Amino acid sequence: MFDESPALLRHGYAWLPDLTRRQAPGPVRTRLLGRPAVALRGPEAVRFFYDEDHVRRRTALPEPVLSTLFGKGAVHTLDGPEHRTRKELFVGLLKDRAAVKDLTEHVTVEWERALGEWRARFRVNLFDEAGLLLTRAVCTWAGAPLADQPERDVRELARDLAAMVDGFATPGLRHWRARRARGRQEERLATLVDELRRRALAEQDPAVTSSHEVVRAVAAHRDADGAPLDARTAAVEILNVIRPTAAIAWYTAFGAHALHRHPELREPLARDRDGYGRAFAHEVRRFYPFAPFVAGVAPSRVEWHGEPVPEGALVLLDLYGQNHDPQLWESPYTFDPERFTGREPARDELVPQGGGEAATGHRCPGEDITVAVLAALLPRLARLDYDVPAQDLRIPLRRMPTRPRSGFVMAHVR
Ligand code: MYR
Repeated sequence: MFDESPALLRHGYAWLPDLTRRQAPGPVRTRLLGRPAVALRGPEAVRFFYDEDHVRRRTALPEPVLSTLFGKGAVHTLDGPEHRTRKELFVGLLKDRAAVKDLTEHVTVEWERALGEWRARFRVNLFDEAGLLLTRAVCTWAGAPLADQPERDVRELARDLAAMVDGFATPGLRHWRARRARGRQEERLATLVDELRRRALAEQDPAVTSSHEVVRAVAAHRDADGAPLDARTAAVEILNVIRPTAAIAWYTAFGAHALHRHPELREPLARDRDGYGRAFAHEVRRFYPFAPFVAGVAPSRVEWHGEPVPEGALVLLDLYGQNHDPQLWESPYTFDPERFTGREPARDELVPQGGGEAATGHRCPGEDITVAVLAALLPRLARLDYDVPAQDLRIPLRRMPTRPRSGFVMAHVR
């Protein structure tokens, strides 16, 4: 069997669905990154995938993904007690209801502020603007010292965060930009962590052990072995809090795209009665391509429905495929927020940000924040009046991660 890594780079989101269509029903067998690979989808597969007896993370992520998107030594690469203890740090920061509400409020304040500027400008690019306002909001929410950054640094940070996401799955210029962006921000944040720890030692600063401010909490965190994170790993984890928040820019641009394609949805979204904004947010996350799949490695020979998965094989959970699986979704390629009105999706049904438990497993701990932020921003977008000038709104499935090519340009915002 040929290694399919080049095909994945060439075909992007279409790679796994194409392979699935070509093979007999059941797990998809292939080779990826020099290993045998098995791809699964569906709620039962989610439960299999998030069981550490079946799938581990330590050696699963390739260097190009770590050096751009997640960072070396990141929580994404840990298993067992090491993972659980590190994950508590994120859950403490991101899953608390008050924290979700607080961050969402910061985002809406930044949206209103940005709106004042957009009205004075002829055209704005929503993808870029959302990235900037989300970065500002997450820095303010994260507290000092991130909030004290000069404007120039916030703009550079916003660009770097977007670059880290944009370049993880491509061998070209975007990838090298992503590596440089990560190197620059890890260095800057590691210096911040070092300074904070020196000051805390000199001043016996109790804040470093008690505050929920992100930099302080990460600086004070102790891993399962009782040791604090080295400064570089602390920088990696600070980025793992703020980068995914800024990445909501992708879904914001997709939300604008959905509204443009379905003008009949503008009015119900603007009214936002009975949780319609939240239903719309779920449908944006289901319908549009963002994370293609997640991957782990089988620690021993395991079986999925009687089918052997060899030790060392890559196990892929096909997130994009599951979110468009006709066995789970009626007319999966129709954008329809009604499928989520009056109900929340089941835990392992809708999986744009992974499945299983966020608190103990590898599901994204920022998912509640993503949904809350989108449910706040997209109705605001629907209430705006703007023109959509001629632009390239295609969303190429070959590009990973993808987005409307133009980023979604709005003119005469009023
Ligand atoms: C973030 O900034 O963390 C949000 C963006 C997440 C995209 C998730 C992509 C998962 C890629 C896994 C690749 C596995 C390759 C074997």
